[in-house]
Amino acid sequence: MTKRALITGITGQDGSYLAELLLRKGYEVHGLIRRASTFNTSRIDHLYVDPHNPDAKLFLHYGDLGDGARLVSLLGELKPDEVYNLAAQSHVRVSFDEPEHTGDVTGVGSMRMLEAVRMSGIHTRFYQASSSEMFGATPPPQNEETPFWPRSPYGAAKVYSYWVTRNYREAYGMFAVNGILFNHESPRRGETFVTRKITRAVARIKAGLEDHVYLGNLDSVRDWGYAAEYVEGMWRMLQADEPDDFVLATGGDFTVKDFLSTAFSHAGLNWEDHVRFDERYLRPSEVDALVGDASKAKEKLGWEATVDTAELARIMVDADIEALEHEGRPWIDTVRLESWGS
Ligand code: NDP
Ligand code: GDR
Repeated sequence: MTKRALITGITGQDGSYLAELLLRKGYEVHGLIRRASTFNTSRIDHLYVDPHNPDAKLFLHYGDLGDGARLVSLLGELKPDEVYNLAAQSHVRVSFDEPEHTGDVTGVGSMRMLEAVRMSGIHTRFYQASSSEMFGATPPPQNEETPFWPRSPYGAAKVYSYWVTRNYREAYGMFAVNGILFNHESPRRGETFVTRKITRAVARIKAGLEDHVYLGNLDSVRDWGYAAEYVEGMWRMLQADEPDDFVLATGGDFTVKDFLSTAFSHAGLNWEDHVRFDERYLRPSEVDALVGDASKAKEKLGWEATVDTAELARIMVDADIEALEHEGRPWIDTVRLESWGS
């Protein structure tokens, strides 16, 4: 029997890699997309086949995590075997500008999804995209037992989502799990997150199109992994015998400065010549250091990151340079998944 999955956030970085992974595994994949005045499907266009084609395996449906009635009707109609709730207002800095919206989508939106599953009476496995931002000010290393101390409206909204997911597991016996993922990046990363902002700038500076990039705090420590391998971990969580929560991380501890140094030097440039400070990119409260301990995922899921932050930085710089040279998108051909045998 062909398995059917629903992905919210399918147009985002992780959603696009997860859709690829599930299609490769033979799933029928359904994605929730938002109506926009411009096309917002560039990360998944290469996967799309006209639904009139009998070989079509990817189907898109309009909806929004703010619209609970729509979620109930969609879940009831599709009856998916697995639901991956990846949709969110996912930018930490922006969550200080739009705290109420972030709470509504990133927090209450998850509860709307869970409630839609419950109300439609279907048996589905549910993945919640939880975040290392929930640990916030609690010092590293962080694992599944580490207390939460969120430092932003985004982090607080993710804590709410984490707990409602656990509550639906305990209250209704639902197979509902939290993947607590540390930062993961790729050539498909949104251009306003710091890694992609840096690697795009490296490519443009190298090409002589720009001379500098404005950044905020360069001292924060992050555990940056490669998104293409993190989606495999999400899938493994839903294949487990029992529902449980897992950290996915590399265990690395780069500062933003370290990432700058690796990315610029890979292109033969010195970052200190090209980076300027702009206080607009500071956050009212910062998360100083996130470094994950993913030993539980390694032991119980057999999942382990294989791409470290330095290699990731080089992958992203190469992809951005190539994209500029070919005036095309880097989405499709930069994914290296040999390590997962798929
Ligand atoms: P992106 O920002 O790339 O993608 C977010 C997705 O959510 C997009 O498809 C976006 O649609 C969709 N979305 C936003 N608001 C709504 C809404 N109101 N209704 C429906 N869909 C909506 O995020 P990532 O792919 O990087 O992350 C995926 C998930 O994992 C997010 O929940 C994020 O918070 C979480 N996470 C990410 C980590 C990371 O390092 N990447 C680490 C830990 C957790 P559109 O394209 O239309 O904007
Ligand atoms: P983060 O990622 O907040 O960790 O959230 P981001 O790349 O935005 O910031 C990482 C660190 O870099 C510092 N920084 C800057 N950040 C941005 N965006 N722009 C800048 O110009 C800049 N200069 C310095 C930040 O202050 C921060 O310390 C990401 C998101 O994907 C979340 O959805 C996810 O949950 C977490 O990772 C884990």
